[in-house]
Amino acid sequence: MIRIRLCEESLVEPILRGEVKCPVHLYSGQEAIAAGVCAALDEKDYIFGTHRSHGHYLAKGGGMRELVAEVFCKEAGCSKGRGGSMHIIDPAKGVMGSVPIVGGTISLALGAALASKIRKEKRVTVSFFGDGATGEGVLYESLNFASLKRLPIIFACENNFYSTHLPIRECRPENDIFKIGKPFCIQSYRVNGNNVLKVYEAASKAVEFCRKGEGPILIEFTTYRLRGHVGPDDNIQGTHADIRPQEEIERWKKRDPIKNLERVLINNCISKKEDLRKIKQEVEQEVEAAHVFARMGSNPNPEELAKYVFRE
Ligand SMILES: Cc1ncc(C[n+]2csc(CCOP(=O)(O)OP(=O)(O)O)c2C)c(N)n1
Ligand SMILES: [Mg+2]
Repeated sequence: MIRIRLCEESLVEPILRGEVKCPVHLYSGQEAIAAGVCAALDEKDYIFGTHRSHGHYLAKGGGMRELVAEVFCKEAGCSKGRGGSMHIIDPAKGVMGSVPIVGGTISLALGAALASKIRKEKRVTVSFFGDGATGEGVLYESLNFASLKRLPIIFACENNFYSTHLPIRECRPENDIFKIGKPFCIQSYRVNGNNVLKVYEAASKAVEFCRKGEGPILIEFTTYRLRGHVGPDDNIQGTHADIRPQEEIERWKKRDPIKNLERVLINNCISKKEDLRKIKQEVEQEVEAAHVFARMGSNPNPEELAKYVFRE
């Protein structure tokens, strides 16, 4: 969680200075979901992400240097500088791709889960998506098919209560997202997505269930983003106004998943403050090294921009 948080926050200044040319959707505040779910997975398992997937990529084992280089659109980035923040991938680590089309990877995750089942690979696939994707028809088609074929897939909805600037209560008559699994006979739960221990517990059970061939599962993780929808703060970016009430933002800051876990570790004498400070220092060095790596990298050669585009 600290690797994700510090890496995300290190991008704030470069974004504000105009050095980052692609849109960046920061994950700060939601780290417990990526960290807790991916800790329950093996390397061979697959994940599929969204426009806000730096956290998923890092938690599943993607390299930080390659991530930061990709955000700066450098050839050394994980998508060779052609993708930017919203198209990140590391197939060797099971990070099968992220796409900014809302709901765009749900059917891809479904296909991966179907392939794993046909090949009897015992691989579990996690499809991460936001509450906004519950407005996309493909989600319901995928829930139906996954249930019908008992696919080893976890539908992981990160409900941060907003789709861009639209509060969920203004776009859904039913706000208990986990209930969408019921008509498809899918076991579905709601979990506190800011409590990494609860996330890990729920994800571990879901993974075991899917590995036994009893999937799919749907989990709604409730959470909140601590930054703007795109960029560090939509007001500073000047494109949109962050219409979320200040009081609501302050309330969720008190539920910061990292501070939550720190409290648990210290109160139960599992870690000392000094241990936690050391972890942060080590991660700060990793983040700094990732920025040096990215800065030193070259941009893709303009003549080779279409080099990796699929052509029949
Ligand atoms: C199909 C589609 N419709 C609209 C958009 C514009 N858009 C980009 S992000 C976003 C909000 C997504 O909200 P949510 O799924 O809750 O994810 P969050 O940003 O909250 O993490 C929208 C509507 C898009 N990218 N794709
Ligand atoms: Mg959302």
